[in-house]
Formats: sequence, structure tokens, C-alpha cells
Amino acid sequence: MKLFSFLRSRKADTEADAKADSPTLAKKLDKTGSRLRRGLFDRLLGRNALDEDLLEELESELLMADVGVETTNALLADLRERAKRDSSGTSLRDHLSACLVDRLTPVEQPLDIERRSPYVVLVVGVNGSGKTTTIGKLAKQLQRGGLSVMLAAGDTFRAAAVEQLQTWGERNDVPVISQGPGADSASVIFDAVSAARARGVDVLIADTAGRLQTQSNLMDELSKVLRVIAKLDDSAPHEVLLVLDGSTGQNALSQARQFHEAAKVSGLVVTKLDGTAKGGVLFALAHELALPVRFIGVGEGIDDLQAFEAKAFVDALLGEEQA
Ligand SMILES: Nc1nc2c(ncn2[C@@H]2O[C@H](COP(=O)(O)OP(=O)(O)O)[C@@H](O)[C@H]2O)c(=O)[nH]1
Ligand SMILES: [Mg+2]
Repeated sequence: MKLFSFLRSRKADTEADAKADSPTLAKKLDKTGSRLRRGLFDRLLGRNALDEDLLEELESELLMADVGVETTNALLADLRERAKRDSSGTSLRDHLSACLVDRLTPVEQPLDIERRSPYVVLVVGVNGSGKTTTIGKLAKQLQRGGLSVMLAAGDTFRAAAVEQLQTWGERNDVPVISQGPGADSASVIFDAVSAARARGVDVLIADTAGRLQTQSNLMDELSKVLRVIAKLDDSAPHEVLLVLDGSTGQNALSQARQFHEAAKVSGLVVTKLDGTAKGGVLFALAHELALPVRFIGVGEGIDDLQAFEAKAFVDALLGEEQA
């Protein structure tokens, strides 16, 4: 049974934003988007022919925005085709925008929370990618949706990590299960799942240490966490969320591949798209891994986590008005 759908909640937020005049996604993605916008759209608009020079310029813009070689080539091939029929700047621009949306639509798969005892979300990713912050934002949104939430301080590697999670817990008035520094991550998470079950909590979100994909001992620790959770509920974790820093470009891709191998990632969160991220990495991720993109992080505040929507994202990147 579905307890909560993030996309529905997102749509309600968008309507509220429009009324409340709060910053739009386009505003939040301004730094990320302005580059692509200038690089692609403004270039296309001024022209009425798709010549080789223009194609070359577009190619280098797409590559610099981390879109990836294959996706870039495919987009350019699409544009060439379009140009045979209509090479006006506006036609090419609209076509490019539609092609970009098409490439992201398959990964627009919002997280649906189901009734479990509890629904377990395991959050993984390298240090600094935004795991703990994402957990704080997520806890808030779930609570707002009427769900009870508990957090597990599974990042036992760094003392500060436990405190950081506790701060988010206090802010949201959500219980945080932790043990002393240096505790065994799997044991903390095991305790937390048991406690959440005993208290009838809807969703347990577990933080983990920033496992560098090259540190095989940390990957082993992750396998242990998965084994231990499965002892309590063989369907858990119900979601393995990989948090990727959107500004790390192709690195995000190799992280995604390796975490997916170690922990069967079921969804992605791409953070820091409000900063100087180039945004294109989402296209490369969609092309190469086709993993569901659950959320995007567009700031440090509690409300700066949005369910991913392909069209809204592309429109915001390219500075289009929302339809
Ligand atoms: N601008 C911006 N900063 C973010 C975002 N998500 C996380 N951060 C910041 O990134 C830093 C690392 O985040 P943290 O959650 O501690 O990462 P962790 O090590 O993976 O748990 C913190 O300073 C966060 O405030 C985001 O979407 N936008
Ligand atoms: Mg952390």
C-alpha cells in the first residue's frame, strides 16, 4: 500500500510556490543553467542555419556541461535531422529542449513510500556528497506528509557526523538512534530498524559513512549493513538512495557505477545543482545507468530537496517559462 508519493507532494508545492512567489526552480538553478542557456539556446536563437561551426560550438558546450559524449552525439544527430525540415533558430531550440526532456523522462521515477514495518531507506555516497543534509530534508518532507520518521546515525566513522544528524533530528523533532563514536555501523542500523519496528514508525532513514568507492573495506561494511538489515526484514532496505554531488561531473558517474555494484542502488539524489554544477551529469547518468532519479538538491535549506521532474528541470536549466 502506498503511504506517500513525492511527486504528488511536489506538484502541491509547485502550486504553493507560484502563489507565494517563493524562488522558482529556475532561480535556484540559475548558476547551473545560465551556462547551458547562453551556450546552447542563445547560440541557436541567433541563427537560421545549422552549419558545421555551430554544431561544433554546441558540441563543446554540451561536453563542457558534463552531458557525456554519447548523449552529445545523439543530440547533435537529432538536431541535424530537425534542421533538414526546419532550421530556424526557434525550431531548433524547441527541438533541442524536447530532446533533452525525452532523455530524462525515463528516469523521472519519484520515490513512493509504502507501508512496511518500517519502510527502510539506506542512504549511501561518498563523503561530502550531501547525504546527511538530504536525510534532514527528507525527514521534514515525510513528516509534513503525515508520516512518522526515525533516523539512524550509521556514519560512525566521523564523530561530527553523528552530531550533525542529531541536529537535524532536533530541528525536525525526529528521534535519532546512535551509539558511541567508532561503533559498528551495521549494529547501529540494526538497532534502529528494531526500534522503529517496536514503535510503529513509518520510515527509517539510515545514514552511512562516506565510503570512497576505492576503499574496499568500506564497501565490505556496506554489504554487512545490507545483510544485517535483511535479517530483520528480508525485503529491506526498500530503497538504497545514492547521493551524488552534481558538481563532480564524470566522477559522479564512476561513483554511481561502483556503488550500484556494491549495494544495488535503487534511486539517485543529485545535490548542489544550485551551485556551479553544470547539470549535464544527469543526462550522462540517465544514459549510462538509467537509475531512477528520485530527488535533486538545490540548496542547503530544509526545503531545497525536490522530487525530480524532467520537464521542470530542463525548463529551469534553460530558463523557460513553466507551462
Ligand atoms: N548548495 C548546496 N549545498 C548542499 C546541498 N546538499 C548538501 N550541501 C552541503 O554540502 C556539504 C556536505 O553535506 P553533508 O550532508 O554533510 O554530506 P555527507 O558527508 O554526504 O553527509 C554541507 O555543507 C551541505 O550543506 C545542495 O543541494 N546545495
Ligand atoms: Mg554525513
